[in-house]
Amino acid sequence: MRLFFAIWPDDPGRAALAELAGRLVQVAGGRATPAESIHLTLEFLGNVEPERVPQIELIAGEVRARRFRVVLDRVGSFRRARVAWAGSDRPPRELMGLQADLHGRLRDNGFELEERPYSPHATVARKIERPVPRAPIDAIEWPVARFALVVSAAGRYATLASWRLG
Ligand code: 2AM
Repeated sequence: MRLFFAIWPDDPGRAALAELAGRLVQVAGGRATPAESIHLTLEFLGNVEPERVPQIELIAGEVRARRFRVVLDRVGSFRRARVAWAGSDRPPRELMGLQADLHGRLRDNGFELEERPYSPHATVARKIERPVPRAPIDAIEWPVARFALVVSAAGRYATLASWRLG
């Protein structure tokens, strides 16, 4: 099963991101991410044997991180992946700490992970036809009290489990 760890927006954050997605596809073409799918990836696990899910859940349960606010205040796009995103130049240290802790624990347990530096972003459009110039936006923010293990199947996401932040 295809798994990743993510942070879900709250309802106002989701609505603001969906609205932004609609505006960006006007500029860049492509397809807006459906509102219910918009998230911030923490760690992409890729294809994992279902038998390993309990181990992944144990590892996630050991992560210790503080609550924080996500603030997404810029847009841009990844040219090769042809996605448009909302992101942040200065992500909160708690978010970076959460990702680093989770990443380290998963890696120590033999999971193969993305080793490029973590660049927090919410993908709001895919298959874009033109790049989105990097630009500041009115900040979209929400308080984060949980992170989630998510399964991706048939183009839809479902939360398998989630953990509270301190
Ligand atoms: P994206 O939004 O930038 O495409 C589910 O597919 C989530 O995992 C998405 O947030 C996606 O990021 C991310 N993802 C997919 N493939 C990935 C990869 N090879 N490395 C890192 N993240 C990936």
